[in-house]
Amino acid sequence: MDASVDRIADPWGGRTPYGPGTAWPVRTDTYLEDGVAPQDVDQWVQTSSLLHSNGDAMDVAVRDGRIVGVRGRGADRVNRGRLGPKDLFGWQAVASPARLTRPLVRDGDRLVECDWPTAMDRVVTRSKELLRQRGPSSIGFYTSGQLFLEEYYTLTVIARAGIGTNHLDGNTRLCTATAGEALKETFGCDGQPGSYTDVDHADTIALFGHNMAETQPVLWARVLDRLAGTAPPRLVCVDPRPTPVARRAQVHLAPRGGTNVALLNALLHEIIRTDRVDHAYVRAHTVGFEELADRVADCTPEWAARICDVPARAISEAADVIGTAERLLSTVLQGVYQSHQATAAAVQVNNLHLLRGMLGRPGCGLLQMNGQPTAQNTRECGANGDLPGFRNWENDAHVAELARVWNVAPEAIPHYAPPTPAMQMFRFAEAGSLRMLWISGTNPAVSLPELARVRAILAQERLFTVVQDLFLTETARLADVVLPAATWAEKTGTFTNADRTVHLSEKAVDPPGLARADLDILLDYARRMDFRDRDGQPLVHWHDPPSAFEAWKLCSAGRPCDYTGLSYERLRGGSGIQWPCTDQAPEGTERLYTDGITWAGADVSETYGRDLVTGASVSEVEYRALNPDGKAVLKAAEYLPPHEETSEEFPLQLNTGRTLYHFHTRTKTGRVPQLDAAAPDVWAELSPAEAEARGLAEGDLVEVTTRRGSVRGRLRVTAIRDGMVFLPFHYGYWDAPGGDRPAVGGAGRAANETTVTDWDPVSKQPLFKISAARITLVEHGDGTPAPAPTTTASAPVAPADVPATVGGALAHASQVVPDAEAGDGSRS
Ligand SMILES: Nc1nc2c(c(=O)[nH]1)N[C@H]1C(S)=C(S)[C@@H](COP(=O)(O)OP(=O)(O)OC[C@H]3O[C@@H](n4cnc5c(=O)[nH]c(N)nc54)[C@H](O)[C@@H]3O)O[C@H]1N2
Ligand SMILES: Nc1nc2c(c(=O)[nH]1)N[C@H]1C(S)=C(S)[C@@H](COP(=O)(O)OP(=O)(O)OC[C@H]3O[C@@H](n4cnc5c(=O)[nH]c(N)nc54)[C@H](O)[C@@H]3O)O[C@H]1N2
Ligand SMILES: [Mo]
Repeated sequence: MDASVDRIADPWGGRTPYGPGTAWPVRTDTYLEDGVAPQDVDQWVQTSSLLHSNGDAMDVAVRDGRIVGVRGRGADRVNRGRLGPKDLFGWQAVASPARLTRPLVRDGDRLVECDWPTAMDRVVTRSKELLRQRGPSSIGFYTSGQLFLEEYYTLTVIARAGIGTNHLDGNTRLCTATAGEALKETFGCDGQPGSYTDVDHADTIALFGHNMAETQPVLWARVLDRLAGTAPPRLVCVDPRPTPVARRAQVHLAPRGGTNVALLNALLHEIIRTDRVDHAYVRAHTVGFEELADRVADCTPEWAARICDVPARAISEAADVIGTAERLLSTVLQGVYQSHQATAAAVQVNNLHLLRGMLGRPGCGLLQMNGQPTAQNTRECGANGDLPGFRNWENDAHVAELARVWNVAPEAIPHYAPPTPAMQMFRFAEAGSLRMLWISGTNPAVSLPELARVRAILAQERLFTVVQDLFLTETARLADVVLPAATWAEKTGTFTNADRTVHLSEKAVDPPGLARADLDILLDYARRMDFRDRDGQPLVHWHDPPSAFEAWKLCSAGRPCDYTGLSYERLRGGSGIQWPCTDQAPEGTERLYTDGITWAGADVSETYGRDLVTGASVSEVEYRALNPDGKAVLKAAEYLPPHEETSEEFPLQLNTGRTLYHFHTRTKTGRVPQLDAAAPDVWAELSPAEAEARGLAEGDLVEVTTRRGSVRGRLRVTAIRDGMVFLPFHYGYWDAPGGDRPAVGGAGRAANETTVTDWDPVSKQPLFKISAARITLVEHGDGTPAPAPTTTASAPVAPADVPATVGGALAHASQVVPDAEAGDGSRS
C-alpha cells in the first residue's frame, strides 16, 4: 500500500490495524521537499525527532549539503517508520535564514556581532571575577530538555565540580520534574517502569492530563491502530478539554482544573471498596497500604463529584473499567504535572498500578511521561536538580562515588542542600545573590510564568546573562552575550525518549556561519577556565561526542540508567535500545520492576522521600524505618483546594497548553510554512455556555486577564468544560504583528503574561494549568474564525462555520505499508 496523504489535514496518517499481542505493523512515512525524488538524495543520515519526547526514529535526506526531507525508520521499536506532522516538516527550520551565525556581545543597548574569542573571553572573565569576588553560588546554569546527553553530562561536570555551584537546573523543571519526583516517591528512584510496547498488549489505557494525540501523535497512531484492530483496548481520559483522546474514550472525565487528587482518591476508594486489589502483590512489593486505605476511606465518587464537577456515575464507571482491567497501561502528563498538587496526584496513579499489581508485565505499563525530546538525559545526567546517575545528594556514599568518577574531593561537589530549582534560581537573580546566568536551549522570556517579572529579572544590569541558542529569541535579546549554537542534524550525540529508548543522532549538514555544537562551546569554556581534577589533570578530559559518551558510561555504571552495554556502533543502523543496557542485558531492558522493586532500598535509592503536602524531606532514619526492605511506597495524599481560586472578578479557571502543530515558543515551528499556516496566531477557547453568557462568538477579539497581565486573541468556541478558558502558550512576540518589542504592561500574546508564580511543593514544577482569569470583549469579529486548528482539541462546536484545517499540496507526505503488513490485525 502506497499513499500520499495531507498530513496537516490528517495528522496521524492511515491505519494499520493490529490485535493484542501482535507486533505493530511497519508504515514508512517520507516527506521530501518539492521537486526532490528519492533517487536525488545523496545520503540518508540517522537521527530521531527533537520536537517531543516520543523518539520517532528517522533518516534525514541530504542533497548537495542541504537537508531536503526525512523518512521514518521502519526498523525502530518506537515508531516502526511513522512520523508526525512536526517530524515531517519541522526540519525546515534548521536552514532558516533567521539562524544566528555569529556570537553577539552587548554594547550599551545593542547586541553587536563578534568572533568566538571575544565572546568567550567575556564569559570567562566574568566567571573568574565572580568566583573571586562572590564565590560559586553567584553563578547559575539554566539548561534544556533539547540538547544531547553528552552536552548535559559535560555541563554537569563543569557546573558541579568545576564551578562548584548548586545552581544548575533545566527547563525540565517546567516539564517533567514531577515525572521524576513521582517515580522517586513511589519507587525510590527515577526510571520509567513501562514501555511503548505495552500499547500492543493493554486491554485498558488510561490517560491522565495527557493529550497524546497532539503531543505524541505517533504513539497515538499506535493506539488508533489498536482501536481499529481486533479486541481493542478500552480508553479512559481525564482532561477538561475535548481532546482527540477524549473523543475516542469509553469514559471521558472533564474535571475542574486542579482537582486530580480528589478524582484519583475516589478511583482508589472504589478499587479498594470493590476489593479489586491484588493483595498478594501489595503484600510482597509495597508498604503503606493501611494508610492509603484510611486516607481514601471517605473519598466516595459522590464526594469527588462535588469537587471535580463530574458525574459520580462517570467516576464509578472509570473505576470499574480500571478495576476490571487485566492489562492496564496508564500515562500521565502536564494536566497533572503542571496542575495543582502535581506530585501528589501523579503518585496516586502509581498507587492505582500497585494496588492492582499492574507492573512489570506486558501491557501493565506505567508511563510517567516526559515532554521534551531529551528531558530524560537532563535528569539522568544531573543537569536538573539531582546528581548524575540518579544519585542521592543526601547519601554521602553516593557523593563519594561520584567524586571518585570525577577524581575530585567529595567536598568539591556541592551537596549541602537540594540542588536549586529553576524558579528559585530566578528568585536569587531577582534578589541579587545570583550574578551570572548561562541559559542554553530554552526561552524563559516566553516559557516561564509571569513574564513581566521574568523580563525584569533578565534585563537587570547587575545580572550577566549568556544565552546559547539557534535564534535571536525573546530571551537572547535581553542577553549580555549570545552564543550561536549548532543543532539537531548539525551535530552528533545521543538522546533518550520517554520509554528509555536511546537513539543516536548523527551530523548530516554543517551549521550556518560560525555556529558551533553546544558540546564544543562547553568544552571550550572548560579549557579556558582550566578546571582541574585532584591530580591536576583536566577535569573535563573528553574532546568529542564519542569520548563524552564513554565518560558518561562510567558515571552510569551500576545505576538504574546503566549505559555500559551501549556504544555509538551498537546504536548505528538498527533500532534504538532501552536502558539499562549492560553485559547482563545486552539488548537493553524493556520493562523495569519485572521481578520486584529494585531501587527503593535506602542504600541505593535516589531519595529518602518527601512529604506530599509540604515537600519537606523525609530523613534517612525515618525512611529506613518506613521501608526497611526497599519496597514500593504507597503514599497517600489529601485533596486540598487550589491556591488561586476563582472569584467574581476572575470567574474562570485558566488552562494553558499545546496544539499539535507547534512546539513551545515556536522558534522552529513558527518558521515552517506548513506548521505555521495551521495555527498562525494565538486564540482563546471557551464553551458555548460561557461564550453566550458574555455575548461572545467565534472569531471575536477577546482579552484574557489575570492578576499578572493579559493576552489578546480571537475566540474559538469549543466543547471545553464550562468555567474554563484555554490559551495555547506557543506565541511569543518575536514575530508578533507590530514588531519585535516586548508587550510590557500591555496586551501581549504570550499566555505566560497571565500565569502565576507558584509551584508544586514537592517537584517545584510551576503550575501553568491553574489560575483565575476573566475574559472580555475587545471587538466583535467580522465572521472570520479564530486562527485555531479544527483537527485538534480546538475543534469548533459549529464546524459548518469554520473551514477545516488542511495543508494542501505542500503538506503531502508518502506512507508505504509493506504488503505483508497490510492485514486486518488478526495475525498472532
Ligand atoms: N505538538 C506538540 N507536541 C509536544 C510539545 C509541543 O509543544 N507541541 N511539547 C512537548 C513537551 S515539552 C511536553 S511537556 C508535552 C506535553 O504534552 P501534554 O501534557 O499532552 O500537553 P498539554 O497541552 O500541556 O496538557 C495536556 C492536557 O492537560 C489538560 N489539563 C489542564 N489542566 C488539567 C487538570 O487540572 N487536570 C487534568 N486531568 N488535565 C488538565 C489540558 O486540558 C491539556 O489537554 O508535549 C510534548 N509534545
Ligand atoms: N503557560 C505555559 N507555559 C509553559 C508550558 C505550558 O504548558 N503552559 N509548558 C512548559 C514546558 S512543559 C516546557 S518543556 C517549556 C518549554 O519552554 P522553552 O524551553 O523555553 O521552549 P522552546 O521554544 O522549546 O525553547 C528552546 C530553545 O532552545 C533553542 N534550541 C533548539 N535546539 C537547540 C540546540 O541544539 N542548542 C541550543 N543551544 N539551543 C537550541 C530553540 O531555538 C529555543 O529558543 O515551556 C513551559 N512553559
Ligand atoms: Mo515540556
